[in-house]
Formats: sequence, C-alpha cells, structure tokens
Amino acid sequence: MTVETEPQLAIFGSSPAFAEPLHVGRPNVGDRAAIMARIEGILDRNWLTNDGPLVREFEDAVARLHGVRHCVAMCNGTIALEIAIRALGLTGEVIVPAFTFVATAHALQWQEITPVFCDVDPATHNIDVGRIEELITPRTSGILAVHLWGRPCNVERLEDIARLRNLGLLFDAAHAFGASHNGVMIGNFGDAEVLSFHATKVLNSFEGGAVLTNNDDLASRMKLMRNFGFVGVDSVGYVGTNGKMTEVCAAMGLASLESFDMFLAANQVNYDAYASTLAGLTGIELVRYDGADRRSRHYVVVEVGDDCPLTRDELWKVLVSENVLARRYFFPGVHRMEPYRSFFPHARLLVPQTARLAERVLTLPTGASVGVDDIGVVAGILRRAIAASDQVHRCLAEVGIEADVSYSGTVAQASR
Ligand code: T4K
Repeated sequence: MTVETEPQLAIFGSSPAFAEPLHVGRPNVGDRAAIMARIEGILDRNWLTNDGPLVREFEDAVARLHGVRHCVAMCNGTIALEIAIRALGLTGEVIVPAFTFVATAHALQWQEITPVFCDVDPATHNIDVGRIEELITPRTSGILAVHLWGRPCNVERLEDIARLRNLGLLFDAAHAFGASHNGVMIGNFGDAEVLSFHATKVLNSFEGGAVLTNNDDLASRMKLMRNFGFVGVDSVGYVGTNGKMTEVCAAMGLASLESFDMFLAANQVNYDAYASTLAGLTGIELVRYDGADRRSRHYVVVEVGDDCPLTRDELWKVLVSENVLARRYFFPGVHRMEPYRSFFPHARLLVPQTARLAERVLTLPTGASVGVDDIGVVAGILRRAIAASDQVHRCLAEVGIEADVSYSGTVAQASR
C-alpha cells in the first residue's frame, strides 16, 4: 500500500511560501531622488495644478514617445475615457467588449450611453471584429475597443467598420502604453486612444490618464472639457468637468518615463522567467507577446485549459494561500456586473467566449518589484499543486478553502 504524502503547500498546513503578499499591480517606482526634486520644484513655484509646467512637459513627452500630435493629460483613465466619449459626441449605444475592466463600460453608462457588449476573440482576448456589425443599430454611435493586456486590437478592420458605418472609434489603451502595432505607435488609431497611468500600470503617475489623438479639434475640446468647459476667464463654452492632472502626478509621470526602459526590461526578464518555469506544465498556457512590435508585458496572464487537472479557481486558491495574490482579471465579465447584469440578463448567452475566458484566465505578479526568484517560487507552487491534483482537489472540496482576500490590504488569507 502506498501512503500519500501531502505536498508542501499552505493548503495542507505548511507555512505560506511568501511571508508578505506578492501582489499583481505593485507600483513601478523609478528614481526617488528625481521624483523628490520635481516635487521640491512644484513647491518652490507654488503652482500645484491647472495646466502647470510639469503637466505640459509630461504631455509633450508622452506625445513624442507615441508619435502623436496631442496628448491631453487627465486625472485618471476613467475620466479620460468619459471626456473622450463626450468630446467625440458619442450617444445612444456604443459597442464594447464584454471582457475588460469595468471602467470601459462605466465611462459610457455614467453619461447614459448604453454599452452594447460584444464577444471577444478567444485567440487574442480582444473584441471579435467579426461580431460587431450584427450589433449595430440605428442608435449606435461608436465602437470603444480595448487593447487588452497591451496587445493591440485588429485596428485595420475596426477602422474599416467605423468608416463604412460612420461610427466614432475610440480605443481604451489603458494597458497599451508604449505599444506599437505593425510599427505604428498606439495613439495613432481611430479617433483617439485613452491611456491610464494608475499606480498599477507599467508607467504610473500615482493616478492619471491621457487621451492621445491626431485630431486638433478633438484635442482642444477635451482640454476645455477637462477644465469645467472654461473657454475664457469668465466664460464657459461646454458642459465640462474637473479632469485635470495635478503637478505632483505629472512629476511622478515624468520620473516614471525616465525609468520606463528599466520597467520594460524588468517585465521582459520576468515574462521570460515565467515562460521557462511554466513550460510543459499541463494545461497552463501563457498569453504570448510575439512579433517585433513593442509590448510592455505588464500583464502576465495564463489560461488554464481543459486539460489542466485543476481548475483556474482551484489554482487561484492554492496561490492565495501561499500569499501570491494572483488576480482573476476580468472575472466575471462586465456584462455580469451591475447594472449591466440587470439591464441585460441574457447577455451571457451572446458572449460565450467572454464567459469561457473569465473562468480560465489568471494574472500573475510581475513588475519591477517582482524578481525571478519570486517567479521560480510561484511556478513551483503551481507545479506541486498540479502534480498533486487529486489531493489538492479533495482538500479544496472537503475543507472548503475560500480565498478571502483583501487585495488592497496587506494580508491575504485562505481560510478553512
Ligand atoms: N480601462 C481598462 C482596460 C483598465 O484596466 C483600467 C484600469 C481603466 C480603463 C481605468 O483606468 P484608471 O481610471 O484606473 O486610470 C486595478 C486598477 O485600479 C485599475 O487602474 C486597473 N485598470 C485594473 C486592471 O486594476 P483593482 O481594483 O483590480 O486593483 P487595485 O487598484 O486595488 O490594485 C491591485 C493591487 O495592486 C493590490 O492588490 C495592491 C497593489 N497596489 C495597488 C495600489 C493602488 C499597491 O501595491 N500599491 C498601490 O498603490 O484595479
């Protein structure tokens, strides 16, 4: 008779592999001295916000990097989306992928524009361009596509559809800072493209966002809209909001830009480490960033296939017990979040690939604060769990371990 020994995993009572949580989205922080020096300059000038010199410098640098005429910086990516949508005059219905971060849809719904959910292509995770035309109605005013994980959409086909059907075309490029498509930098496609500089992004400005566009009129409208619609000192020309980026955020953004190559290099090293340590692991497939185009590799995403002896959620619970706070981005799909779930209770039937992906993908920690040794440990956990899949499966089923995670706090718990 063989005696089953329990593998060394926290779900079986071992100490977690990491004493401190290993996060997805730990901020990339560049040269502290460079950040602090700029903050000193802000205080010396006593100019804190409202189109300040650092915001302008940051806008110029981002526009130059992307080879685009205008970069309009904003306080975050969500407001940047909202302003771009409004400045472009989108109304009625706008087609969006269901597999994205909720902000993509909220930016529409916030201004009472209906997001119409389109399924995604299982190979690219981006909007399925073959499914768009069937969703166009007389109320459709635009398409808001997402370059998910920083891999650009099929922009040529989207531009064709938008032109032929006379629709606005926006890209949510929150993941695609510094990316290119067939040698052309992001920012040059559609009517405009929206970046996020949130703390968790490859290039952060604490909070921040921007719209990139080559359309002069659109850029000047967005500049007015982000500043309450003021066209003169006492005169307002539009419904506006407060979407301004502060000087301190621009200081962080500029310092991050100076370290951007280092962040890219760290992500490349980490990605390669995942690729080699996960190679050959049954049912685990790494989302690839092939080709000569620029990619930040800021999202290390695995798909857990049907041939994996454990489900995505089982692996997720195993990782969380080890203090590896992997994320199920973007579970359960925006169409299953409120208010969309109530508005479109049958949407799930229309987006089967989104539903499938939302059950299969897991985002793993990377970024400048994650080292290859950490990655070796993460891969080792996955390998041990898969090798002992029967025991893991039984343990999770019998003991009912729940991944009870406070992602914004410091302690991850998988409690029995
Ligand atoms: N469109 C798309 C496709 C997007 O992905 C996003 C944002 C947007 C639009 C909107 O852009 P913004 O308005 O955010 O500029 C995070 C981010 O908050 C969000 O920016 C991002 N996408 C999304 C994919 O992820 P959460 O709720 O999953 O995680 P959060 O912010 O709590 O942080 C994740 C982890 O990072 C935490 O476990 C801890 C760590 N962390 C986070 C922060 C903020 C740190 O270690 N330090 C920090 O300062 O949304």
